[in-house]
Formats: sequence, C-alpha cells, structure tokens
Amino acid sequence: MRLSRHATPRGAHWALDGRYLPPAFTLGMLLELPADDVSGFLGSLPAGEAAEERKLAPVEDSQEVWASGVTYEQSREARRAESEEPDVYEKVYDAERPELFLKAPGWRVVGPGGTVRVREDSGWDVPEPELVLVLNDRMEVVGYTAGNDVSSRRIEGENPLYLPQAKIFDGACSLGPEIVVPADPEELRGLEIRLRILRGGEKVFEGKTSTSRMVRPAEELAGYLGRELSFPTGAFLMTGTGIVPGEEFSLSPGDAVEISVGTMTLRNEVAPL
Ligand code: DO4
Ligand code: MG
Repeated sequence: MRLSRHATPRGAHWALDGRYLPPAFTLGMLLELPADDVSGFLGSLPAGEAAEERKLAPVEDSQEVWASGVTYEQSREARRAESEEPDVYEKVYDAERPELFLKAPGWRVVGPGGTVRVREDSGWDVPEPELVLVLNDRMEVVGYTAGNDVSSRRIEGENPLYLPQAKIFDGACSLGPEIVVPADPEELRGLEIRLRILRGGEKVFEGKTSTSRMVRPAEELAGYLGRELSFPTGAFLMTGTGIVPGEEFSLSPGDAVEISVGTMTLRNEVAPL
C-alpha cells in the first residue's frame, strides 16, 4: 500500500494507491493506530478519484523529522576523515546509545520535484540518501519513505557542536515521493538505496548500498527516539547514510539529486545560491 499527498485546489489531500482518500483523512489520525491495525484501516476506506495532481512531501505540519547518524561503516569513515574530532564518531558507532538529532518540522520539508539547498557559508556539501521510518504514536514502524539529509561537511567537520548548523537550514530535508506501508515489515531490512547526481545532464556521482548494512535495527533507533519524548501524531526518523561521495565532491546549485529506496525515487534539484 502506498500513501501520497497531493496539492489540490482544495488544499493538501492524501491518496492511497493513486486514489484520493476521504478529505477527513489525516496521517496524524492513522499514526494514532497500533501498527497491526494500519493496513486493515486503510483497506476499509472508500477509494475516490484518481490522484493526478502534484505530489507534496508525505508529511503533515504536526510531525517532526528526526535523524540518526553514523549507522553505516561508510558514514563513520567519512566523518573520521572530515572531522577535527574524529573520535566522537568512532565512539558513537560502537556505543549502545545512537546519535539522534532533530532534522526538520514537517512544514519545512521539501517534497518530490521541489528544490533542496546548500548553505552559502559552507562550500563543501553532500546529499545523504536515507531510508526514513514512519512511526506511529507508540514508536512502531508503520511505513517508510525516501529522504535526503542534505548536510554541510565543512561546518560539521570544523566542530561537532556545529551539527545543528550543518544539518538544519532551509531546503536541507526532502522526503517522498510516497509512504510505503509494507505487507511484511521484514522488507525494511533488505532495501536497496541508490544515489545518483546529475550536473548539466551528466552523471557526476552514483552509489548504492543496502539497509542490510545498517549497524542498528530500525526498531532500536525508534525505541531510543521515543524515550522520554512523545509524538502524539507520529514521527519520521531518517536512519543514516551509507553512501558518501568522495572528498573532492561537493553538491552544487543546479545539480539534480535522485535518491531511490526500494522501488521509489525521490528527485530534487539544488536551488541557486
Ligand atoms: O554525525 C553526524 C551525522 C551523521 C549522519 O547524518 C549520517 O550518518 O547519516
Ligand atoms: Mg544523515
């Protein structure tokens, strides 16, 4: 089952498998249900007209997007190489407690076909292609989408305390194009993730990994997020990147970024500075 959110003349409207859901449907309402009840509830809703209008990020204003860091060996190695404080990354990779940080409130998220940004005061930037968990109010995994955790390697590398500035800025988070509600939750453990970057129509970077290479299970990350923090209308959790372009690469205005997670592809262009 796939949930998408569309821009219609009557406002944002959700669809299931390409057909509009009743206007009263909200993601927040769905994420108040236990995970075991989600498919049955969605299946019981009447299907409306074909949803052909532009897709928006599949998130509502009330949901926050959180992110995990250093969950793949590739990410640990890249941070060690770029950072003035390499030990902190080694430690968090091996530690019991994961790195979690707030990435964006729902209203700040860029959708499919929208423009992401790099910071003018950075100069060394990358897209981070990530599996994004969709969690209900009890931190159960209900679905997933694709996400881009656009990041400044220069600012983070200078000092780990600058992480919020390296990670949170306008156009730094994109999600979509859809939320997949998998028939079998095991599907999340072996999803292929791909990143392709085009400049002037030419491919300048391509890489792939699999969620099977994550050092922490999705449920562990979600469990830590829900400790001492409540999410009455659910939450999104980016699970970290396993693809980092080489040190000579920096994302530039005009680049087209394509992130695939399983069978869905999120496409965004980088805005001019
Ligand atoms: O520690 C910094 C953030 C790491 C991150 O965003 C990632 O591994 O994806
Ligand atoms: Mg990341």
